[in-house]
Amino acid sequence: MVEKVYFSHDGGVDDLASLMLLLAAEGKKQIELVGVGVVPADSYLAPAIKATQKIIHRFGKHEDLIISASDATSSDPFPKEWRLDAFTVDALPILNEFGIGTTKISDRSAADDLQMLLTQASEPLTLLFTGPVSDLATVLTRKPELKNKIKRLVVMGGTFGQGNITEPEQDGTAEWNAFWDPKAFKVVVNAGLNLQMVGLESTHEVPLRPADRLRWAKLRQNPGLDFIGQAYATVPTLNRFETKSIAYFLWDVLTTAFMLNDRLVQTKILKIDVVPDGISRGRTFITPTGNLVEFVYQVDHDAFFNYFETNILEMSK
Ligand code: AGV
Ligand code: CA
Repeated sequence: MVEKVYFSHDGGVDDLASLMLLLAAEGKKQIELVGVGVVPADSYLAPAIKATQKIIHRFGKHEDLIISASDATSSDPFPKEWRLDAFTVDALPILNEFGIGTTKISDRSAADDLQMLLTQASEPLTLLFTGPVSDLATVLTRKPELKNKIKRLVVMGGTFGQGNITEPEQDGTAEWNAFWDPKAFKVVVNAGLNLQMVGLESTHEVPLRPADRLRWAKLRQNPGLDFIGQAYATVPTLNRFETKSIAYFLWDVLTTAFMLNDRLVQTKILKIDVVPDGISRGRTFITPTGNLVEFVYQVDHDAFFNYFETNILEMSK
């Protein structure tokens, strides 16, 4: 059966690359996208929305998809340099060649639309979140019973090792998506969902490397991979693991690929909780009193890149 998927992203380069992979899966009739929410976290809102519309128009099939803007906010914004990337991606010629298309932007908030989609769903939906989970926390706080309409939540967020925050008022133990709205992350983890989590651990195995760019460059005759190569040209590669806090990993693409094909990774069951406030806010930790989660701890690097590239190549042959 075709899995119905709601996708919430926050406009980063790998969030938009994840959208490409989802559209490829939709083209193969593996999934059906039922809605896309855009959170102004790791990007400014307007370019993230416009890039989403253009990608759907250029590479997708159905333009009747609902796209909604999130009204979530944080007192811990992402660094401005990262948030600016969406402007560059939105301006790429390959996304503008055919215009913006006819996809509508909802006049309701992403949380309101997610609530509506869950309420109206005749079968439980799969949720994929590659940015902060604020909107899902809002829905579950308003209507806890809607958890029964969620088949599974696949989320990029958290870590049990070293975090990726280098801000003066956090101790460095958190991952950014969890840190941006730690209370929301806790609500979602505590909700008792069928939760599948990609933390930083496995994403460390899939950094963006110069060799990846070179491979994509050689495949640029294909429009999908040309777009991927152009988009990832705007962010830094990993050159030394010591400076990994500024480097780009394929965090969200890995999460999306795992949702579509769990044979690419190794998982284990953990019991976890989240620190909601204070200096360690956003930190995820293992505790016997925690909530069950299927945690991705390892990925087959070559199989992952091959899966990603093959699917993109096939969608726009
Ligand atoms: O913490 C990982 C999350 C992912 O959802 N994002 C990037 C991915 O979209 C935040 C982030 C961490 N380090 C970054 C990030 C960096 N160096 N540049 C941009 N975003
Ligand atoms: Ca993201």
